[in-house]
Amino acid sequence: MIYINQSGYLTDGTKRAVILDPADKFDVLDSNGKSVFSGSVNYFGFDECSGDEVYTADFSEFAEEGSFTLRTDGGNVSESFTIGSDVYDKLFDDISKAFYYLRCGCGLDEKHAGVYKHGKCHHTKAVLWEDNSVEIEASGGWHDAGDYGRYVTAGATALAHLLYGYVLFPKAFEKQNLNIPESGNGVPDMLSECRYELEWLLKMQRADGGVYHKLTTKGHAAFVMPDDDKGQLYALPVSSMATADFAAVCALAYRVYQKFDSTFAGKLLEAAERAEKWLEANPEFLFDNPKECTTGGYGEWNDEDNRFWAYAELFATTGNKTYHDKMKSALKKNFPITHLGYASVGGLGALAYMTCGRAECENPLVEKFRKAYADEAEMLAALTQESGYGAAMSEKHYFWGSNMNLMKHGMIFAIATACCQKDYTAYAQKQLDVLMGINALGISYVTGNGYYRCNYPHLRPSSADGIEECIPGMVIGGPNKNPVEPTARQFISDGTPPMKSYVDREEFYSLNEITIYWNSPAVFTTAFLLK
Ligand code: 9MR
Ligand code: ZN
Repeated sequence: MIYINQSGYLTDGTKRAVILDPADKFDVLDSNGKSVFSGSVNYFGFDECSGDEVYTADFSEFAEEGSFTLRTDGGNVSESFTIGSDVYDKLFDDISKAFYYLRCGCGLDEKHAGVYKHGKCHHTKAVLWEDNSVEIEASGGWHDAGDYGRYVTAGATALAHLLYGYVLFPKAFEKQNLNIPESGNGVPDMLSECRYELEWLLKMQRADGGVYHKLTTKGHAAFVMPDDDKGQLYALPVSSMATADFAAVCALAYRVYQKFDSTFAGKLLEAAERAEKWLEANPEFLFDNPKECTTGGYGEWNDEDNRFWAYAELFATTGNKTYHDKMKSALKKNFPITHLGYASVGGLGALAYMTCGRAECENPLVEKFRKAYADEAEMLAALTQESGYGAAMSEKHYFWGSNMNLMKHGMIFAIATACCQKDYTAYAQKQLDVLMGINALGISYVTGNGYYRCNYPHLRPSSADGIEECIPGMVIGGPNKNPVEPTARQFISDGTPPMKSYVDREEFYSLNEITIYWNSPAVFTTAFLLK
């Protein structure tokens, strides 16, 4: 068996394959079966996370474009793969367009959604959980995941990944045409898509600046199309994490949208500063997810990192000394400063500070953040080398949504390359390789991409639409060594290595769901590789 990146390899990029049977030599064959490159197979040995004995082939030096296969002298032949500068264009567009398919409060029309069209969903008013007599209009945004809930901290995290992807690697986004309703309006499509979520976020804010934690029905809907989910919508109580993440992402979005639409940008900054006032007036950690509401909790244990992120973005946007002081004082709390969400967001604050380029930034602090990212990248690079599959993952990373970890590690390599003067491109590439098929199951974890791909995610519309091929571009949660569904043990026996603890079946949300903040780090990492 030979595992390859099923989306292909960039012409000048790192190119590798994993082989499971003994071999000494390999050839790259062109479409006529002629050998165009040969190399030695490396014996890696036992790979912990998969339990596999692994051999690898590195053909990075081979930089011809076209369609090829890889053959070993051990008798294995790979599926065919493409080498070219545009091999990730479809993947990048699909994982970016996934957000359009998750739009809520509108219908998806045939022109943009094709067979995945549906009627207008979740457009009725919500009532406050605490006082059902108060109605609010908060339609819009993206469905979070396989469920139809909309959660502020999750949305803010996904937005931050996408917006920072644009800030750091704008070229990748500038040429995109996602065929969404806003395409051709002069704004990069990914930013139009993000604006759809931001407009919803703005509706989640109360007049006093506080932000409702989530907007969902009382429990998850049945597996019906979004427009058939007619349950009463509730706005759940304001939380300090939601308010802080809201302030942060609105302040960040101000910097991004100012040049496209200064009125919209102004609204975002006003909202961010109003949220900050609420944070000031409410210094305590505040979160209440009533247990009668059984949709996603998105609980956290503290909000110090969230507040830090908010002040860092507000400072980056305004240069205001008060925000700088508050940011520094929040930083005293000692949370991780390279974590990129959804729950732990200190790394996003550090990113704001490192990349804003303000004269008011203090050098030792910039250096502290750079060093933290550089150290993290070194640690992950070491993990990558210890993995036969090239995954910057150890056993502890294989929990619910492990592909988020994989892609966030891709983000760390990208950020360290952009900010810390060392090139980790090859490491980031390897994380994408793992996602796209160089993994212990040889499967592509992105729907609609790859010859052997996930197709039955825990995703309501994909189940209810009766269409065999899943909506494309959805990044699957992936292997989880502790699936929460007892019946998963019928498919994954006890003792299965973490990288193999996965099954492509709709009922297993802790293995096979999708969510916006699993797609967003994949968009970021791919944008970096395409830069
Ligand atoms: O992604 C979340 C994962 O880290 C948690 O372990 C899990 C249980 O709390 O919840 C996941 O988030 C889900 C959310 O609660 C509801 N929408 C779908 C999300 C992805 O499964
Ligand atoms: Zn909806």
